[in-house]
Amino acid sequence: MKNMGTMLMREDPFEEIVMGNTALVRAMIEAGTRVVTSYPGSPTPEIATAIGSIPREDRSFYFEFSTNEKVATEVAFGAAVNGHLSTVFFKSVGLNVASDTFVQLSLMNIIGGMVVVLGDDPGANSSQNEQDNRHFAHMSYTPLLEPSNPSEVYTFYKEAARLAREYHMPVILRLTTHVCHAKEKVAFSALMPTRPDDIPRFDAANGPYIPLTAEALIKKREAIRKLAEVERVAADSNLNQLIDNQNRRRGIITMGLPYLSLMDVLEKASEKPDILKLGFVYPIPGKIVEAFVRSHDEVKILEELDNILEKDIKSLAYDAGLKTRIMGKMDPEAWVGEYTSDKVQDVLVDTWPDMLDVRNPEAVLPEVVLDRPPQMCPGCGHRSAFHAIKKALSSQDITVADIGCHTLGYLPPYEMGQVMMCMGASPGIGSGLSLFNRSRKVVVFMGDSTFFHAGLPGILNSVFNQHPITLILMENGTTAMTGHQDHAAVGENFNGPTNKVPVRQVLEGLGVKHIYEVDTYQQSKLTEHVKTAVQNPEFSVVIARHPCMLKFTRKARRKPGYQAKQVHIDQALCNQVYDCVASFGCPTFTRHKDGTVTINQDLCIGDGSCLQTCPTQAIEKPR
Ligand SMILES: Cc1ncc(C[n+]2csc(CCOP(=O)(O)OP(=O)(O)O)c2C)c(N)n1
Repeated sequence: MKNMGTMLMREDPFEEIVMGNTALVRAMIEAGTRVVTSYPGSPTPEIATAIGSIPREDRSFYFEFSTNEKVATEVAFGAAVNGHLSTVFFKSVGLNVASDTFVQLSLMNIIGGMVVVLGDDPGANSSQNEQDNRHFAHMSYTPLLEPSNPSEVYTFYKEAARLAREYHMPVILRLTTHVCHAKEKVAFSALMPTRPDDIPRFDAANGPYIPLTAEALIKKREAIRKLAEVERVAADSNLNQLIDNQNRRRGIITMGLPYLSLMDVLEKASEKPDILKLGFVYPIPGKIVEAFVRSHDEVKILEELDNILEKDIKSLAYDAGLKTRIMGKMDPEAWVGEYTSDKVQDVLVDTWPDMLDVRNPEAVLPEVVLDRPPQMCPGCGHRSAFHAIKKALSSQDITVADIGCHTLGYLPPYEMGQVMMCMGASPGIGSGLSLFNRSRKVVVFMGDSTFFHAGLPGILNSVFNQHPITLILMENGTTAMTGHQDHAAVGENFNGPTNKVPVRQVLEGLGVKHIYEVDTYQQSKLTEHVKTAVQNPEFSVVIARHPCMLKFTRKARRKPGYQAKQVHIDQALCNQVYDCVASFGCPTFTRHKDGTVTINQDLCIGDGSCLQTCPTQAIEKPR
């Protein structure tokens, strides 16, 4: 890590193999970015890892994980109207949370410039949907640039920052999962010394910054005018690339990851179409696109997810009276999933069946990878919690999941969580489920980071409107699923120690009267608390607490003298009831063909949370 930090701050030009997320941080430094904010979410957390590898005193910008994406956007905006180039980054669905603020950005005179880095997730690798955030660019009059590899992440960010500064506007840099995580050798420039100052440049006269009624319309016109200027910049930009294969019959307009996959697939093609690869995705460089379409008989638009370029290009061609045949999404599958090479091959075969010889086995790239269903780690407090909570609930009760590691409770053997939507939604959904429902108790789950992120309004609503649901707050002291980022109850932030804001105090402040607290390893006590809570006719909360054991054991392993411990099974006592495997479900237990159960030494962390699950006490304490 330290080496990464040293590399990122090098002053001479250098080349290094890095991830897209790491290349981005170097670009931020070179561009003179002063304030960076985020809320964690895949595929972007490694951006923060790279930032964290630079010792704080050497970092040329301020960074924070804010409590959610909306707040992160507001902090970055505030810094930018104070004259500092700023950047906010988060995952695809983070933009839904940030959107109330985000859509206003282009209406503001952002004197310092602001880059919004989006980590979209085609394929829903680690998201609850695969939304295409290019729509937001259209809706908010915000330019959008999209790189396709780490080198482009580096150059495109610098261009986005330049535009943002020059036009005092927000610029979106849209990354996708593969672009964030791909590694390649990137050639970095020298680091020019900058002279950052601490002068607050906010001046209301640069505004107005209060977009009310008539002012909002004036500002909208201004945003549209700036967009037209950016389109002129786009027309001359070398972020768009023309690959001239001297083929006037067939052309492809593409962008981002699909471009890389296309280059792979075309290696095997009998005919190479001309290619226009767009770096400016919104606004599209109209002049270039029109000329390309005009000069080909057929043009294929190759884009992942939605048909956004297709619509823009077809309307442009219609207005220009072009006769070219333009082909976009041709079947429903073309809207779904990542445009990896095999997918792009399928799409091209549908378009021009004669161009690719799919009978050639080398041209087909499928690789069989066995499914690895997600599961909770050995020792996870959530497992103990679900095991205990299940005993307290009836099969008629309705359970609502939220987002985080605890979502995995919906899987067998626990099957806790029958509905889930997005972060912080569980109390609201649960409240709705409790209406016209006197017979089936509603129990909702939520993690502690989510509690601070978007949970509070739903909880407050349950108190305010007296919804008789039970919330089980799964407090593990971290934002576990995205890599252990701190939250407000931890007592640490990205930059060091800070005041703890205990969950219980916040709940009390929100007016929750019935709060029960228990460590999840105390399974019988937790079962009793949940039984009591669900009988309560008012809104109640059970704080089911246990530190994230992955975080805990990682820390412990770093300590000198650490010795791994494991539980053991006394085969003489084991009656082969299989509660450890079937209802507790820790992956450490292995059931063999002969019926015996043993411990997987590589997995067991010796936490002993399983001891109480064995009716014959065959599981022995860790040693
Ligand atoms: C709006 C939004 N932002 C970020 C994420 C990414 N994300 C998925 S799970 C999660 C962590 C939730 O942490 P916590 O609630 O503490 O649950 P834990 O994983 O610790 O059980 C985050 C941030 C998301 N899904 N949606």
